Amino acid sequence: NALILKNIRSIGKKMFVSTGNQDTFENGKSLCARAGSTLASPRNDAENTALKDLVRPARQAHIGISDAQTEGRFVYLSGGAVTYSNWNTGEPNNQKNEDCVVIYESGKWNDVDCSKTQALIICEF
Ligand code: GN1
Ligand code: CA
Ligand code: CA
Repeated sequence: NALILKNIRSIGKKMFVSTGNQDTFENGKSLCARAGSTLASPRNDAENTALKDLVRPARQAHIGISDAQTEGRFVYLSGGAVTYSNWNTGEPNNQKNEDCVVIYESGKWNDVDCSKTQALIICEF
């Protein structure tokens, strides 16, 4: 019903499911893993658009990419170099060492501090 479906967007074979809760990147990562999934990782414009529709009512949502291993080289949590991106102007800027990434309601991305940033947890299936 609508109460549940408002937290879900299907795009192609992929489904994004919002937990409705904000938490750190690490907690989001383990929450999605426990559900047998991974943090939302949009791979093209259509997926990015579907994902951004779930960001409200939060300011931002985590996405499943990071450059923690090698600065400046963003990879998917599942491995492999990022092939699609939608960075906000001037991002990624690694300001004070930012290795995680959030998506805003605009659909644009920003690199942020992994441990300090609270953002909506959205998993993909
Ligand atoms: C934010 O704190 P401030 O405004 O300098 C953002 C950075 C962005 C920057 C863009 C915690 O930094 O990731 O690169 O704006 N930090 C946070 O101007 O959201
Ligand atoms: Ca970085
Ligand atoms: Ca940044």
